[in-house]
Amino acid sequence: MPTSGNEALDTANLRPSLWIDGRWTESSDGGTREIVDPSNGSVVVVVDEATPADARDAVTAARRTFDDGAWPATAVSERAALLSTIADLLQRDKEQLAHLETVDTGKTLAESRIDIDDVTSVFRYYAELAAVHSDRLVDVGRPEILSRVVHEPIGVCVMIAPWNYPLLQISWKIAPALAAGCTMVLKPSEVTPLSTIAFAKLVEEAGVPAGVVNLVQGSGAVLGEALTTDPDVDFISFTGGLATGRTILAAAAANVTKVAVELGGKNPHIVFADALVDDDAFANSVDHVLTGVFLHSGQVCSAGTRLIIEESVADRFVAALAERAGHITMGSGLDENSETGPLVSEAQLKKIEGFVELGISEGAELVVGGRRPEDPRLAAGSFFLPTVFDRCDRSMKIVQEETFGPILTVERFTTEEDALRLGNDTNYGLAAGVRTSDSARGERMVRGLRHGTVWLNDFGIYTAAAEWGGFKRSGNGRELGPSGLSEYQEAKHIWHNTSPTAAGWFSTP
Ligand code: TXE
Repeated sequence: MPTSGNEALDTANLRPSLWIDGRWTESSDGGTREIVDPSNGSVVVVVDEATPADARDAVTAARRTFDDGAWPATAVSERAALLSTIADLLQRDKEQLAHLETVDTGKTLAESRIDIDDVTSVFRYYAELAAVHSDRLVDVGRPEILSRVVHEPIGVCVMIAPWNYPLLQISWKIAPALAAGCTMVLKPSEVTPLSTIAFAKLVEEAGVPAGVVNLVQGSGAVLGEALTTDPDVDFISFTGGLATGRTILAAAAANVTKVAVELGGKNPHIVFADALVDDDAFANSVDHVLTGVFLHSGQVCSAGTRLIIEESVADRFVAALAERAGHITMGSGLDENSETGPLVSEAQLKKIEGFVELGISEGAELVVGGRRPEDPRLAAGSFFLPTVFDRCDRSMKIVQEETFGPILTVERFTTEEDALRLGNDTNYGLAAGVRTSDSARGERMVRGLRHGTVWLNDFGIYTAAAEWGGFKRSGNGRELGPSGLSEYQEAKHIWHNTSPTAAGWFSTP
């Protein structure tokens, strides 16, 4: 088998790669898929590719395990202990998992290590939250009635994840689902399944009972129907593109299956001139705008892809930004000198090239980037230079559509009202940033922006303890925080009459 040439990478343990009802199996039709390192186009490993029948088996196993009742009835302390054990195992295998994530996605090792730490935090957070009972007593004004609302696991969950943060995104689903007592079927992106397979081995090692977590991988187009139209599924949690989100919502409607979707964003980063009080503040703001959009080559749902900047400082700011963008070191994520890696795939690269052509045809001014790098060492990988388009306006598709690549558009404003209007002028509503030294203005802006996360004088940061999700077409539902657990629970009202008498509505003969 061809390897990436990297000693730290152990791919031997990744087959068989389907985990159904506690058994590691190959695909029922023998199907496989080559997983490619996007930094050089080499095949890292071949994994098993599930069929729709395998996906159905996985759902059936999850249903049976849930209905059997033992897992949902596990003591909360026991489930919390399992989550903590998984967190410990993630840290034990951090280096291996980070390497898998890097060869699969292209992101730098530094980023992948942070991802694994973040995944660990998610499991630790839900281990603690699992033990906090959110049941509540309801006073109905009658002393003989004991009325309470309890939270029970929603049941069988299907989790469909994207390729930009493979393990992190799916951990936002798995950890609260385990905490709640659900059973589940995981489907990572077919482009990046490696870390999720390795993770499932840790779930097994931690002692999570067979059938609670099931794993299939393969193309969404092939497995999607089996996973989203099965009446045995109670909840679908999806992170990915808008078009796929729509398909899943429509598919789930037949059984009225609950669906939560996170569908990306077109996120404004608004910079007021008053934020740039001195040279340090100027440099820091440039640095945050740069990092906000070009981290992981812009393949981040909350990337700050729209710079909205006050006209009086725009020329100087854009020039400084372009200068820094032109000096970002690109290379394989495994090279510790690389500051950013390639795009996830050749297909994504082609999409980005299309967006650059579109921007130029729409009249945006290309300031830097806009093409593949010339360095011959990067020729076999799907690299694309950090790109800045100035003189953009809200009528342009390049401003309105999620590119999911290293493209920043610049719009200019003169008043606070304009800045707010521009910030909200998008069909998406996932995240936004504001930079200002005027705290009253900052508060007006963060309250006025219709986005699920708003950063004031910071960007891109999050915590497992606070909700994450979108307004408008960025999706529905919330992950992380207490709401991230509620998504995996049903609220049940229990009315207990401790002193029953006749209803007394109809007259007795
Ligand atoms: O995502 P898809 P793609 C955006 C980003 C990107 C675009 C398309 O703009 O350019 O989406 O990327 C599974 N039923 N985001 O095509 O298709 C698929 O197998 C069930 C934003 O790669 O949405 C994968 O596991 N599942 C984003 C997952 O959906 C289906 C992250 C995501 O793939 C399916 C990634 C179907 N019919 C892309 N079709 C974010 N929100 O962060 C596909 N899938």
